[in-house]
Amino acid sequence: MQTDHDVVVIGAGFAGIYSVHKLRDGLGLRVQAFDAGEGPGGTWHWNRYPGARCDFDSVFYSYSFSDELQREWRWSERFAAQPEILAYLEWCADKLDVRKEFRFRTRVTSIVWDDANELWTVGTDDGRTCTTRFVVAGGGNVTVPKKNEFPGEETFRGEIHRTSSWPHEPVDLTGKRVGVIGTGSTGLQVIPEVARACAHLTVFQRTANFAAPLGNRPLTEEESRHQAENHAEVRAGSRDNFLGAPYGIGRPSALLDSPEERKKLYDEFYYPGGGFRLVVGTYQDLLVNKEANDTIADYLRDRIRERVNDPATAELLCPTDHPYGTKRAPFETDYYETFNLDHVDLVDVRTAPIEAITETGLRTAAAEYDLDVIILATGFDALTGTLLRMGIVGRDGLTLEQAWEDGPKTYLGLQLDGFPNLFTITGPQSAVALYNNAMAIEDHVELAHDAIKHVLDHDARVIEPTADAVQAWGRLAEGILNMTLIPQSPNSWYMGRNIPGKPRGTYIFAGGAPLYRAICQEMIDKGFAGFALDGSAPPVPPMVRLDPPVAVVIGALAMQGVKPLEQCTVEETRELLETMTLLQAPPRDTHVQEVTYPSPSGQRLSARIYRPDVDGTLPVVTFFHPGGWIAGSLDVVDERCRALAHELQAVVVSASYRLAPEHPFPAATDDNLAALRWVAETIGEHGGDPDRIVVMGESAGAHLAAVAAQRARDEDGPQLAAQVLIYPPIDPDTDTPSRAEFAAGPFLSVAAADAMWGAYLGDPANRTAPHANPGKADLAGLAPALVLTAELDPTRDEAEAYGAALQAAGVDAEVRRIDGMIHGTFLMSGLVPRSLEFTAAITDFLEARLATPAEV
Ligand code: NA7
Repeated sequence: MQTDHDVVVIGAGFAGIYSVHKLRDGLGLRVQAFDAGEGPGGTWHWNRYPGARCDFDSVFYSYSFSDELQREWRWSERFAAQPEILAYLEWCADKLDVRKEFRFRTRVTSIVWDDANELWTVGTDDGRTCTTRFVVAGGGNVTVPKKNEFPGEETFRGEIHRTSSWPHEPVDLTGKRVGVIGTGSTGLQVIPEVARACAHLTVFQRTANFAAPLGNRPLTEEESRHQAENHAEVRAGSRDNFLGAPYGIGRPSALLDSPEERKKLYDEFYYPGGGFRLVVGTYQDLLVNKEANDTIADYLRDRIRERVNDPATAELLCPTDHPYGTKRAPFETDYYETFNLDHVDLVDVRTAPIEAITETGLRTAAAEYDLDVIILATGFDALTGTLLRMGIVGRDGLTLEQAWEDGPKTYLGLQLDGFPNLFTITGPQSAVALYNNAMAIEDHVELAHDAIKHVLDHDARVIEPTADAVQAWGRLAEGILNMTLIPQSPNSWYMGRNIPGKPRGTYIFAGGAPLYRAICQEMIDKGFAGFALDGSAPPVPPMVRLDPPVAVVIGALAMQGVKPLEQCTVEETRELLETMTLLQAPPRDTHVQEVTYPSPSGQRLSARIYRPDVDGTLPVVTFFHPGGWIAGSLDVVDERCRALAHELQAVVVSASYRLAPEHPFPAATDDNLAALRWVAETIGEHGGDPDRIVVMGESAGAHLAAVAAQRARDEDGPQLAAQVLIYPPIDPDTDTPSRAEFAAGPFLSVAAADAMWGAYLGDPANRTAPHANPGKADLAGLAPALVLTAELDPTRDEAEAYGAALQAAGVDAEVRRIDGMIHGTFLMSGLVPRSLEFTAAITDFLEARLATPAEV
């Protein structure tokens, strides 16, 4: 059915301006846009309070999509103030010629889906309606102010101003007694400016906030020109950074440095200022480890005590109820020094809350304050408030309020099920708040553009996420948020906790820009996976199904610039595998002996024997490390072997073997068999029981363990008690659904796996040799087998098929799949708590099979 417009865009800030440009000029769509303000600017149109400025560097807090815009605009300050940002957005709107698509001074009041005609009807506060196929809601995340909670506003004889709708004309505070309520990012910006202008200032503080110097200063002409002319270089790496600005990456942990080293590093970031550099440039674990966070919290409290003269005021300004960064970190200019001024008082309204606005000022539970002007900087109904007041009604009359009554539910923060063709730019649960807004908006506008293009290219009518996708996204976003310290803040708007009665929930995706972008890219590569096009949908993409800590590992690899495995040379693969030890738990104290065993090559190869501190003759595990037959070492599995020795109460022998391509097939398997025989012959000397030997391996090591079990059966022993194969690749030429679904990973891709097979097998004739392809062998009579697989792993199905074939051949075999895991997670014991499910499954399986007759 014909609609008035193809797209309705809401908002004329960063999101709306770019959306109109991208959809009108990129896709040739008929766009109608609305904004309640008198002109472009969005947040920067409304928040005109003194002191308002960005706290990402201006050059990073601006559009990056257009070479021309970046070349032509010159910023005058390191962190631009509101008038300059507003002027920039107005200039962008003119350059892109988008003003003519906007109806300003017009608020959208209803957006109602018509299922029969598959269109939206949009109503506005001027009483008009229009129809459209698509809606792009770009109304911003911090636009609906928190309602005034103080009775008596109408009785006040002075002026009340909200920072979020500050008058366009200058507010004259000369000679006035002013009260400011609120000490969030806004309060901290407005307070020093107000103090400069008024006769007396009272700051009503409920919660002290951690703030650090912004370090703003004018840019020289030379600096500003340099930024414009070299913008690509200046901004390079922004999107690889957690926060979306090229701020560098911090040291691994605050706890690994001495107090002196820490102080030195914090000083380096604190004194010159620089916005969020302090958060991401110092230590990587500040937001996830309370002890690490305490180090910066203590540091910041010390700076407050240093900067504020009166000790009692300083103590009141020191936050104690939340870890640093769990509420949006503010940055300040002269904030603390403001409290050294004689005409500025700080009032604690936590112990004595504000009760009412009176005719003459404010009354708290403890006192009355006479004021001429009250400034409310009390925050916003953030992230969902803007959308919830638009009167959105989706399929079957479901309102957005109903859909979100327990908190927001979205897919990628971009769409939600039941609301087709509606896109929420930097909506709740997107990489918002912890991602430079200008960049986050660009990413999201481009996603919405790509989704609309996907619909048009397929001659489809509607796109909307599946309920499965929404559920999986919510689970991932919540899991990642819970890995951070953010839930420890009692009143952060990151979790909807600043508004009484607002549902608590996951309002932001806290995994950082690189992870979010990688997930979105995978979603696009898989044909908008998780989105249904006219009802049919590719499955939820693998990365959205990851166990949250695994997703965080993938995000960390992306941030460190780690190359995908398939692009690594052999040397790079070897180096990468050695770094896996950084993902492991601290090694347990275990008795370890370095030994060698005779390889058929004539050399002696290294091995390690791990023995827990228990008496008696113990069962034995011979372990073969992973590494795609081309990489890996005893070091890589050292922590795991220590843990296995303890958990299984076994002697663990970790045996190295010759690696391809220098030593292709069958060198590794010949070494493995030799290692097994050597273990059987000598392990008694180390307290191991030669009649209870298990062969175990991970990945390529698991493949080798499977082959070793076959060769031990066929080539005169030793007799094995069991084999444990942790996600073994089995067949170099298989064609399984898991290879298709996880062809690009996460982490292990089919291309990488194939390259490793190629390096190992050398001569193509080996591809079907049973010692290279254990699925081709006769499986009867093999030792009991446990095959462990990871859900999101290309090798999953061939490994599970091998387990099934073992069962069919009468072998005592079990197959266990661990959900949400990828190839390699067995090694990630330090970062992925659920990797313990692998060891738990192994313990379960081996308990009965390794018991001595007496124990049974
Ligand atoms: P914030 O960060 O939510 O700060 C609001 C402040 O107002 C905060 O200090 C609140 O104290 C205070 N507040 C709110 N209600 C009350 C009542 N009833 N009594 C006393 N004090 C109160 O909002 P901002 O505008 O500063 O920043 C929002 C974002 O906009 C910012 O992070 C940027 O991303 C842009 P509380 O902490 O709740 O005790």
